[in-house]
Amino acid sequence: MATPWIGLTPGLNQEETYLSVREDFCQALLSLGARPVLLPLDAGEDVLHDYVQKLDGFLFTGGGDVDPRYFGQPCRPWSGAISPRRDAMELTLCRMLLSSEKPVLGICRGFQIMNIVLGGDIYQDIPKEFVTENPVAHHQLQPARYPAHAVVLSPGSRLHAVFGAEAWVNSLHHQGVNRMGAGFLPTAHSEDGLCEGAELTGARFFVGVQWHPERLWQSDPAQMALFADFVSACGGRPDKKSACQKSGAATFLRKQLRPTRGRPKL
Ligand SMILES: [Mn+2]
Repeated sequence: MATPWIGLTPGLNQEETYLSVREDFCQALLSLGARPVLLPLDAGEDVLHDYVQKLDGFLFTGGGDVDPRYFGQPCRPWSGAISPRRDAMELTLCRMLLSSEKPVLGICRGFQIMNIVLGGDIYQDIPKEFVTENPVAHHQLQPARYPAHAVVLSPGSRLHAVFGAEAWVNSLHHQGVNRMGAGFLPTAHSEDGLCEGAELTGARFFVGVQWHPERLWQSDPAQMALFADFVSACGGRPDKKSACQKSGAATFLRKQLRPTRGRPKL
């Protein structure tokens, strides 16, 4: 099938009245020939099972913090806002997907959901709990369309096949993956040693990244290549080159998005 239908998990506002998803996801998937579908919350297991049967792939989007009780910890004062209904739906769906062959891509919170379902845990706040001599700022102050730090990809991994040895990524997270879940192989790291991406051993496509490729793909073809790899795994035949051209990316931004380590040339 050349037109995969891909379910997106939604955010929920604090008043619990609106579901939302960033348009960047829909635009990326549409331009790669896929059809994005917004998933509901409050769907019982039988309904979620129907979606798992019907759709060709699932994208777990970014958002707030997951309730730490799901990884066996009390909620620390430095944890952020929690959405109980979203937690319940995403953890149920993700667990269900583990026993299916359907491809799963997790972004930021979505990556953390994957790790929790596999039995891993999360730093509830990086500056508080991930203490290192060599810290990297993971909560960037420049707009999200600019990369903030480098990640190194492990040779032989799926992420390495997409990005090569190194990628520049944005960073909009105060939490991070700590102990890895069973079989979840860490394949991307920032310079401080934090895990920024992982893939499930033996799965068709079960990949999570800590950064936000949906905010970068318009100017960085490597980030579009990640969505293209996912859409291919879902049965699509994306033409990532023309998709990126269609987005009308500015050369100026492209240069910005390809910095080199160390002091940049001006
Ligand atoms: Mn980061």
